[in-house]
Amino acid sequence: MGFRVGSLSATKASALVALTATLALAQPHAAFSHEIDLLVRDANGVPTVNAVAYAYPAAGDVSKWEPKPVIVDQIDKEFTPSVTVVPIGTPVYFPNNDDIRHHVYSFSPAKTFELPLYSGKPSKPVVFDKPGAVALGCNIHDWMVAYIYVVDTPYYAKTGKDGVARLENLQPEKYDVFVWHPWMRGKPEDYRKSATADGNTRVEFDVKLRANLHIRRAPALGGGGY
Ligand SMILES: [Cu+2]
Repeated sequence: MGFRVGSLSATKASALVALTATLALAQPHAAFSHEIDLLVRDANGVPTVNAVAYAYPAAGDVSKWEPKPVIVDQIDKEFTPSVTVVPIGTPVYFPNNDDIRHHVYSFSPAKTFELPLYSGKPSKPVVFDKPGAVALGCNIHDWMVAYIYVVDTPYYAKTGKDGVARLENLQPEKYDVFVWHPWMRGKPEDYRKSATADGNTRVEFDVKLRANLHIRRAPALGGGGY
């Protein structure tokens, strides 16, 4: 979201600012927000989509956050989105939008859970209460894989197709920035960088990725294209 707003043209952005001011809906933090922009690339220099970036103030504690519910959909037998980053305490709903049932599970230490065969929207969300990577699967459809990366900071973002992400609502101070990706070699600590959110900060990360061992979808009945 933040990245999208940041990539608006100047004209659109100023129109948006005018509109926001007119409606007196200005967000209290917006005027004081500082950012760190990131570019994440792989060893071949290709922009890396779905990389998670997160930051901690180099001096002092992170500020508190209010976890907001998040949705990881199941549409056409795929998880959407395939990578989600949330702060600790976030409730995540796993609605099933297909007309068949799914069975969502995780064996990851950061959150082990199971939503046995179901359709529709489960009434209760799963609350992610420990930091770390959580790999999601479906018992029925082996190719269904997604990740939730849980962070203990309110400063996080995810790269788009251009490999760009923006950490927002920062103070004008120094941060330690980390990145994570499902296929990344090594730990986020291996890719740590320092950056000061002074208004024009851009940090570049070159990450080493493993080959993606993607499980092929089962052939669709009735001669579908998969
Ligand atoms: Cu499934």
